[in-house]
Amino acid sequence: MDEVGLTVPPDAGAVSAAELRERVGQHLVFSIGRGATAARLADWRLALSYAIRDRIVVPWFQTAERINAADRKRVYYLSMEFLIGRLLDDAVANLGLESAAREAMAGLGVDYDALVRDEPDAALGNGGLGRLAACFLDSMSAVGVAGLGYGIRYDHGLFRQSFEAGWQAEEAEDWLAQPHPWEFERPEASFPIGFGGSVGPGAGDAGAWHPAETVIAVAYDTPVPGWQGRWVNTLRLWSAKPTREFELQAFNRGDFLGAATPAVLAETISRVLYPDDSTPQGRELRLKQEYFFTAASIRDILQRFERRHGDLAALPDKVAIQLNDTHPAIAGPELIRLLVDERGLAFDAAFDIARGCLHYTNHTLLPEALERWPAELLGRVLPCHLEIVERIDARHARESAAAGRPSDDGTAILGDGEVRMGTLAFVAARRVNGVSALHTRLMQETVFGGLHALHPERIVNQTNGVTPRRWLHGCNPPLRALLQEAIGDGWVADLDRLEALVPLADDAAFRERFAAAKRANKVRLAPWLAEQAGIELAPETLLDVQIKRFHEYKRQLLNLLETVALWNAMRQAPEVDWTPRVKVFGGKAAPGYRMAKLIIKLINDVARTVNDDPAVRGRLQVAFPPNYNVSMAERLIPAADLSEQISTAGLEASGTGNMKLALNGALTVGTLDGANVEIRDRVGEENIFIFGLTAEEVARRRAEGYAPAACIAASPRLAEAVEQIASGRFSPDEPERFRAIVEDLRGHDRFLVCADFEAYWQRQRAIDAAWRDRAAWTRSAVLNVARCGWFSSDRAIRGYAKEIWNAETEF
Ligand code: 26V
Repeated sequence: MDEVGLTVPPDAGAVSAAELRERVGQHLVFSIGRGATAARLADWRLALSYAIRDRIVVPWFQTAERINAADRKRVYYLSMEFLIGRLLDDAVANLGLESAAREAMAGLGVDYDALVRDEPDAALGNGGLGRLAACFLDSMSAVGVAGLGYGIRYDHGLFRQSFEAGWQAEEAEDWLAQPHPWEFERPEASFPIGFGGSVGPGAGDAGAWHPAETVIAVAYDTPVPGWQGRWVNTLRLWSAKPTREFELQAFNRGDFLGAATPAVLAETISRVLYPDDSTPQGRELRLKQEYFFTAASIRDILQRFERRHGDLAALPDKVAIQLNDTHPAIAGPELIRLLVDERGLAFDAAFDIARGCLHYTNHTLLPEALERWPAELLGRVLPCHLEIVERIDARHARESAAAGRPSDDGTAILGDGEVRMGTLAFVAARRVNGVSALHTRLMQETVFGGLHALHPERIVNQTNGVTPRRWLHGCNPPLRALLQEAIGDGWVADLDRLEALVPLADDAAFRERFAAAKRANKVRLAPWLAEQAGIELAPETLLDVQIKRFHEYKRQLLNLLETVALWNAMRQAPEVDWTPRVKVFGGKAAPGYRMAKLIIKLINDVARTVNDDPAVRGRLQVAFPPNYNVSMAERLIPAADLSEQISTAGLEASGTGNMKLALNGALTVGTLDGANVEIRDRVGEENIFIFGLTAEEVARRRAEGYAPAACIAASPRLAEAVEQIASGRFSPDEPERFRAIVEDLRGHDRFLVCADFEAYWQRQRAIDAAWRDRAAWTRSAVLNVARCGWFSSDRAIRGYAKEIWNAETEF
């Protein structure tokens, strides 16, 4: 810094509005190349982003120096997905520059909030798993873990959703169409990554693999500032580049297309995020993506280690690697390969080192969601790795036999011609964790039962969490201001301090102000909801939200059936003083998931029918704003009164939206699934609306031979709703449209929608009644906020650091 003669900006935070304004002006001219009169909103946004980024760079260097000086153990978080969202407002808040930034931009005649909304939402993830990775990055910086996130710099993130006549349509997302101001390209940090080819005799010996194809992984670094800018970690995303830009000989022959072919093929690897979390099998490009980013990350990790340390046996003391689901599970074989083939270690020594570093988080138990690769495909794309997998499997079989386990206990890595990635990740990991108490217990009892018996210390729980910076401080200014007055701002870095609100739940004046903050959020939401979904949201209306990916197990269909039944009830008894509700749905379906897309169409058809019906005007409305993403979540969550967390018990590993909504004062209607169980334990039975079968009851019902038709026959309300859908009440132009849904409900109902319907209906009517006692409702909402501090991702990261990574936290 000083030695290169730069005047470095002073410490983060210590900048006046005038100075910031000056810097923005300079960036506009010298970095963007535009004058103030010609500048568009995006130009101003980029200029401010560069000026803010300048404040992060020095603390970033300082963090690196501290980590190096103390020779701290490093934590590497490998994730195919980082669902980041916008960064400007988050960075500004972390640096404590909100008022400076507002004032600086106001002085330049630019609306700060408009700038913030102009930023594209970086959607390099599908849903909960990717968003968790983003929250964990934030928390690793907040608590001062020497952490580094590794992923893929997709050219195109998750598709944009629109509705065409109520059907989901997908368009390519293009977040890099404008310059991305937060990253630094690092052309020097690049590694060749091989695919295919052959393995020489004696696989596992020096230089055995001869890849047929090579691409270059190039790093792009984004600084991740923690709260108050005290600590800045890095997110390193890899982009695929060709080894040669084009084939000169082909070009000289006049074959211009052929000349560009290698470049096109290579760049395909980081072209697009797979939107399909419904069928993980059989796609070669996906496997290549997984290996591409994992191999680049592992080399980078080894290189950083070897610059400072000689003895590879010390790797587990200095390096912890967390595998976010099985997508980077090839890290085990890759690390072993590098240690054996390129460093000359014996297989068993290499295996022990790898297992000392690796940890695996499981995020789902659904059998169809567990990754399995055909051995044939793995052998074709990564021939050397397949041989290493076989050796790992053989070693596992020996350990298993030595422990007296039967050889056919279903714990083999290879079987039925497939490589079971969950098993591979488990066997090659020191610790394996689930993401909620219930999910972890079910891992031990079901899917990983055999492996758990062999390694009873390996599976641990780390319940998920969410960052309070984005999901309370950032998204909920009215509540943030109230908290500031009531209990100060210590909660931002120590969310347990929200407990100081508990006594205020009984303070009528405080409750009034709390309710006013919620109302302010709804007032702020109303024009947007009107524009996006044609809905009028009166602030006294109960705002009921279900926002998450569309999956049958999440049971948006249960919510919709209840909506239809409620519509019927309102029409049949107009004299009743119904509690007014707006139901909001938000979420995307995987493009190839036909049932989920049909459910989206049904919601839109029901919405049109209900919203157009004068008989329920002002009482029931259904809104489905398209393209749910992080930014939309930031709008909806602070305004929500009711949080729908209604998955079939045993199937939602944790959920994190449930935490965000409770933390923002929405009451939950939910099953005893995932982290709902722990939310109930904390907020208290009387402050949450639990209904439905438990995970054990679900298992029993299925074992007994569940027949949905009996449940439908026993519930006239449900029968009527199903019959209306079947007879085309919502699709008069095509009465058969929803036949697949109806047949499934009547015949299979794999996710027990019908079994839980009556309990859900009854709970919803209890909610209608509870809403009418606003003092009691608000008291419960305050208690939800007060008691959800534990769901901070800071707590989760401290748990990982202590119980899994054996890594220090600075703060
Ligand atoms: C994939 C599939 C494929 C088959 C159909 C059902 C299904 C359901 C989920 C998935 C995705 C698995 C990975 C994932 O995103 N899991 C989510 O991870 C979150 C963070 O831990 C957690 O809160 C969610 O409960 C969990 O679904």
